[in-house]
Amino acid sequence: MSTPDCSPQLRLGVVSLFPEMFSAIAHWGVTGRAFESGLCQLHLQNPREEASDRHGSVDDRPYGGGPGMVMQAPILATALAKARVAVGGNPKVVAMSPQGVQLDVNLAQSLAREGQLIVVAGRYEGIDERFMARHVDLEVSVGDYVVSGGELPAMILIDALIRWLPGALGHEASATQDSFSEGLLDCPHYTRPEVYEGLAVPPVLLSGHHSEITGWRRAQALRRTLDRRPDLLKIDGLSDADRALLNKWGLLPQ
Ligand code: 9D3
Repeated sequence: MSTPDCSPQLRLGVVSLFPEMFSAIAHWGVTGRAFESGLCQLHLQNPREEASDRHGSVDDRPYGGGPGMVMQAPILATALAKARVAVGGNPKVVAMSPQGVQLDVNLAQSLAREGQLIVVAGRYEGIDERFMARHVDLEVSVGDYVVSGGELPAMILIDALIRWLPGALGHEASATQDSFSEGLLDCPHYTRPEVYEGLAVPPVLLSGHHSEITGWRRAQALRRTLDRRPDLLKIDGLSDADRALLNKWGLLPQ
């Protein structure tokens, strides 16, 4: 790919026992383009390099007993120090954790403005709490379900924030993201054929009336948000204009 024509918007460090997993975002699509163009720089730091015993251990048994193993603070701290050197500046340190604040569009957007950022992805039962206390600014979760480690959550965070780096998206996609960040679900989409298994494309989309199409799409987005995500939008919170749009398209049941 081409060389950067400006300094990176984001210098990103990742501390992970499985750095190879991050190839999932490093080479494809919007995120791959951001890394390959130099808009975002990625430094991968494997704490396995800091293991000192002959087995290469990075974890140990939990004090107090119980199942699983805990990642050791001194090993993570040395890996983090190396990632800090690579990233430079004064990066915010985020640890992926089921106990963290839940990722949302506002958090992704604010982390995209950091300039330098280090993301720590854990494995095993968890990370020694003293590493969190001394080195971690923020713990972030991706939702109330269990996955096997911090790497996939870290990639979700990184993907979501790269989309907010100026220049990461084309103009069209930026506009799409704007409507999303308004807090509405997306409208339905259609492409050829015009009829599929007896289901026709809504006629307004074939009409060529651009303002009608825009209004229909917003009405659909409002209706779907009210139906599927009432937590995002309350019927009483609708503006008169939005209520009129829903009414016009027969989407305001009485
Ligand atoms: C099933 C084990 N759990 C305790 C009974 C604790 C546990 C430890 C390690 C649960 C998950 C993990 C690994 N997950 C993450 O590191 C993680 C995560 C997640 O599992 N869900 C949502 N967000 C995140 S961010 C990091």
